[in-house]
Amino acid sequence: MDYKKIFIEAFNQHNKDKCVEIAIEVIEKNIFTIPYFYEEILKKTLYSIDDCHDGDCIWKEHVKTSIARTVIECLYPYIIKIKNQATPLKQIVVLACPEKEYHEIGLKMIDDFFTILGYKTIFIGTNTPKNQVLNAVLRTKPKYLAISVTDYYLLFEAQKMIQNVKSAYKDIIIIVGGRAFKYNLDSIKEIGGDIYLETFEDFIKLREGDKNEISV
Ligand code: B12
Repeated sequence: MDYKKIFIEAFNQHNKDKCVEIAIEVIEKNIFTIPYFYEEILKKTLYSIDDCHDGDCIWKEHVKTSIARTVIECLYPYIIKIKNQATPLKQIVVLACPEKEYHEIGLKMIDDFFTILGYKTIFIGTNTPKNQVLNAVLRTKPKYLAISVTDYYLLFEAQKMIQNVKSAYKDIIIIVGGRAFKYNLDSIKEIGGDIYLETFEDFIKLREGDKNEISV
């Protein structure tokens, strides 16, 4: 059975129930891993939303986004299962998007990547006032602040967020990712990012370096 094709068809027909059923089936039966399902199917399906040429693109985009969110949330019990089998790490990761950034599905996916690999995550999400991110960092003392930026025009908001955090908490390591950086890698250093990750393989390599650390 071509699960990828069936999922994409269901997604494009706005068939939420079918999308959820397929997602659960492929994970239950170990047909795909969650990272593979996210990166190779769900992400690519979301990118293909651009391929719309009628006057109904916006409402359809919202419906599809909502289906993607439901699918991700429905897979969370499987994330817990994998997490409980992994060796827990000591490191904490806070995840946030800068002010005015409403794209958060990528951040939700990587929240699950970190969790699968044994990190403790604190997901704050979209459009977060920079002082609130700073407060979260000061209270929870994470090793990493993971920032997702999709819209290129919001890189300066990410820069303000990073400056705000780094000026008050020097030990933080800023991981950045998202569409805004993909074709614009020079901006990472300019805005104060320390590490750029893109694929689940990149996260595995990060974990290799973290697994032997004893304290946060
Ligand atoms: C869904 C979507 C929306 C949804 C978002 C809903 C939500 N809750 O997330 C809604 C409808 C809200 C939306 C709004 C808008 N959108 Co929009 N949207 C998209 C769309 C179709 C898909 C984005 C997505 O979810 N991708 C899937 C995720 C999983 O991919 P990803 O983010 O790249 O994440 C992966 C990696 O990058 C990485 N990653 C991501 N974050 C991080 C962070 C770290 C730390 C790490 C390590 C890795 C990492 O891991 C993920 C898994 O591999 C894209 C189309 C496209 N081609 O990208 C347009 C797109 C991003 N949107 C766009 C625009 C213009 C807008 C609006 C301005 C439209 C408008 N006029 O109102 C608003 C902006 C709102 C705002 N201020 O943010 C443009 C952006 C252009 C630009 N300037 O850069 C795009 C590209 C469409 C286009 N072709 O023009 N959008």
